[in-house]
Amino acid sequence: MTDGSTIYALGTPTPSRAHPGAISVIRLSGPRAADAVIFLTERGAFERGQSARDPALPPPRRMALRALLDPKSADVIDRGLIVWFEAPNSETGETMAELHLHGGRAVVGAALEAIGRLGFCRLAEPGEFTRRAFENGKLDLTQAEAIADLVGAETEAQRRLALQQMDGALHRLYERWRGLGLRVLAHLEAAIDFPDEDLPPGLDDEVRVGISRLRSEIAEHLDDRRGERLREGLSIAIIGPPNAGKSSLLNLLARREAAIVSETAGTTRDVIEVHLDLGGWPVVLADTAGLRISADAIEQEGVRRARARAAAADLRVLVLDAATDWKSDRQSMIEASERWSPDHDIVVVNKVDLAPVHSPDVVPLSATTGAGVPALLTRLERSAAALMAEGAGAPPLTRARHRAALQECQESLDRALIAPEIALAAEDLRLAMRALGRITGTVRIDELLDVIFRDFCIGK
Ligand SMILES: Nc1nc2c(ncn2[C@@H]2O[C@H](COP(=O)(O)OP(=O)(O)OP(=O)(O)O)[C@@H](O)[C@H]2O)c(=O)[nH]1
Ligand SMILES: [Mg+2]
Repeated sequence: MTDGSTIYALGTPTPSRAHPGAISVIRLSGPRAADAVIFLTERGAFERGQSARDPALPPPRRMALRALLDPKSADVIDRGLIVWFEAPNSETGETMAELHLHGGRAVVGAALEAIGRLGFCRLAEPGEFTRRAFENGKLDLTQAEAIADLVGAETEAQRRLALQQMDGALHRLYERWRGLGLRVLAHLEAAIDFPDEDLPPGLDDEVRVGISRLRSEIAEHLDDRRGERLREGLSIAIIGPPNAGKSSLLNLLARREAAIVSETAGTTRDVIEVHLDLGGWPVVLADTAGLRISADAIEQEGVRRARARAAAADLRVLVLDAATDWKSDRQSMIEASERWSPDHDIVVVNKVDLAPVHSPDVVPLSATTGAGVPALLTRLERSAAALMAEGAGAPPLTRARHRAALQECQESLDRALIAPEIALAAEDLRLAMRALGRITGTVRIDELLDVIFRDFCIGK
């Protein structure tokens, strides 16, 4: 719960000598945010101590150019734009104000100090603005998380996903399920309160169908990996025989020397990851050890890791050496691969500068000359788009927190379906709905809220 105080914080990055900003924005939220604006902009107001709304205050939501004054000395700190919002029509639902100042270290420092000197404002805790918005019903937990995701988004696809969630796509989905569950629960409770002696005990068909439908919708949502792929990056593994040029290809795509390249077969041992933006899709590209039987214990471990990564990846790129018998390598490696998908996975034949390759179902490439790279990128983007489109339409699951709660919900629904008595089924259904409510925050768990707003929200 909010403590009724007026809080303030710099909403833009702290300006430094190396990175001053053209502007910096300080935000205030709380019952005295408008008073703060008057005292900081109208000469003598602080001494007079007026706190009723002053004619000097511009109309709400209209920017006004003002000198920002030190409340005690009335020295001018800066000249900038101020705007205020009347509760409840603001981001936090409280009275809010914004000071748009020049983005210098001294300006921001002096302005923050001046606000502190008013004596009735305190610095906001990390995530406190978003938390107040939540407490005042301006957004639910999934939307609060989406704000953090939007600020952290590095690619177009991540930005779109965060925006969709901020607009309430997940909130509506989870609340719809809770609504369905609560309706079934009401039905069960009626049967408990007014038992019909003529009917056999246990769940009636309507209840059973309702629970099963909810269960299958949630199961489908849990199977959808798009959201996690978008947040964490699509995982692509580069695999293949030793010395084929896997590390060379990784470096070429990453545009830096991330992995060691040498003519010694068995150079790469550990999995080496680089993060890329592939046509708007976030990608984690992993270089792995060359796959071969080795007597070297360290190399054996490298090969084990390579196979594990290849199996766990969303997409595999098999790199072969054009100057070798690559067709037989291709066959044996695909056969040995735990999860090879002919639809998405890609075969690259590298070193075409040494031996030409003409085969329609592979991507000929030279990591040395760069030939074939545009064709590979097109193939990768196409595979990424296809993977991301799976299950498109419904908003995807985005966080481990949501997944855990949905799994808990599923388990309770499963128990409800086999409960020997309707009273027990009702109790399980209640637990299932509580798990759903925790995702959006409809069911409040204060310790959980503390963690979310401290760790996930911006303003840390
Ligand atoms: N001619 C030619 N040589 C290449 C090409 N790509 C890589 N090489 C050379 O092939 C050798 C092996 O390259 P790496 O990138 O280390 O191969 P790798 O597949 O990572 O090898 P391991 O880590 O040992 O499994 C190096 O000497 C590279 O310079 C290419 O397109 N053409
Ligand atoms: Mg290597």
